[in-house]
Amino acid sequence: MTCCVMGLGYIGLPTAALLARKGHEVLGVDVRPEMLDLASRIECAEPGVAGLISEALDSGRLRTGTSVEQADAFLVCVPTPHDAVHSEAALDDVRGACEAIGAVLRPGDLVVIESTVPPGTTRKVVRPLLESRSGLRAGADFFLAFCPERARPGNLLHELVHVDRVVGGIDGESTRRAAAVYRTFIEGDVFETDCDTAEMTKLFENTYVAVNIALANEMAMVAEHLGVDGLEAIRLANHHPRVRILNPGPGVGGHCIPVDPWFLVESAPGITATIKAALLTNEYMPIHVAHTTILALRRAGKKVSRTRVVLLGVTYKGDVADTRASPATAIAKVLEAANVTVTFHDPVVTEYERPVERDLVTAARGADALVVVTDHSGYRNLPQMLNLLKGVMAFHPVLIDARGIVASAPGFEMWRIGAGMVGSADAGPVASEPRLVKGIS
Ligand code: SAJ
Repeated sequence: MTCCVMGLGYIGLPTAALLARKGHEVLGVDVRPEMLDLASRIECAEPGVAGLISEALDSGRLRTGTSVEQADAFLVCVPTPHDAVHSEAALDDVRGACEAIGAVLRPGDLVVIESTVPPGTTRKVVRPLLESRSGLRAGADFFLAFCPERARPGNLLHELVHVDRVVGGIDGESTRRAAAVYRTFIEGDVFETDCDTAEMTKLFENTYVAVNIALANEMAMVAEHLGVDGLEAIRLANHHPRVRILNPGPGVGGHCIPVDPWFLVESAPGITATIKAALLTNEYMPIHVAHTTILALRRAGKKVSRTRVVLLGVTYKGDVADTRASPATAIAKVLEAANVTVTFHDPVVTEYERPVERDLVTAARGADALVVVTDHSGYRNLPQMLNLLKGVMAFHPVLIDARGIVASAPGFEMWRIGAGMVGSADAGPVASEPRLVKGIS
């Protein structure tokens, strides 16, 4: 079967390569020319995805281009960002893909939308666009379905193949045909439903995660306010057989979890107060971390406008080189508004809007504060390095741990998420000499 995958991003590229691995002839289309040179993208792809791309290129069944061509199946994997100004999903890329597909659509072809969209988009936006552009009728002439991705960056290939999927068509035959395509490369279950239900399923999934992260964040702030160790309380609460409280953090980044739930809020504004409040709580967390940093700098007797703060981690989550909606970017804005000098360290990121130091000791040299923003596995050894870092930082150093990685930091003015101010620089040097450990250069 010939397939055309629109959008060669996080999901489109591995999906195109998986289809090629299974013997389909695949054309990957992207409007951004830099996304088309797959050989050059292999080095920064996740380990599993890198091998998949190489294999697909070697097979000769995957090629790329900027223009759509006729195919038996079209998969639309383009971004659907949130347009906060107009309080709606920005569907320009989806519309552009459908316009292009409509021009080459033939009877018997299948179109599947993978991009996360507001409720009703497949039926009310995509269908009429394809029909008007092609002169064909969905269901009667061509087939149309929605199949959302369920894959987490950092484990993309495994999850694309093994995690169950939901496929929903505008009619039964569309559902069946779409499910048949996905079953050629998915080893998990493929659940069949209608397109409206499939769209809602995806939004429910990401809204569930966003709301539960917000709950953990609010619990952390309550514990800080009351002087209780909230992380320990969460840890113990999660021993309850039916409780799973997520991890509080400095904010929710990425292009899905902080975005998709707004599509639900905007589809039913009067009855989604809980979801909206949760999203606003998550958006507040970078401000909360920045404010506590300023408070700790003041407690350490520093003139805030003369301090330098190093943000540890600029990617939106640990061990993933993606900086979209990174909490670090929001934290830096608040600190710089208070005339704090902000610099950045990250052991994973490949590109960022600001200079990023790769060596932690160099980054910390002369700094007044370190803020743990991203939970990179390379930061797990931070506790063992604190004595060394203290020795190169400014007098009366500050440590802000927004990820719950450091239990205590003698010699630092320390704040920890879920606990609040947990230590003062007056506590004297860290007892044991640090073991210089791998993970942080
Ligand atoms: N976060 C917390 N506390 C937690 C969990 C996450 O603060 O307990 C933060 C992370 O640090 C990060 C953000 O939330 O900033 C989101 O991280 P995530 O791992 O929960 O989810 P994402 O953004 O990696 O979501 C991805 C999405 N897929 C792609 O980006 C291709 C999403 O559509 C998927 O539904 C999701 O993985 C998934 O888990 O399937």
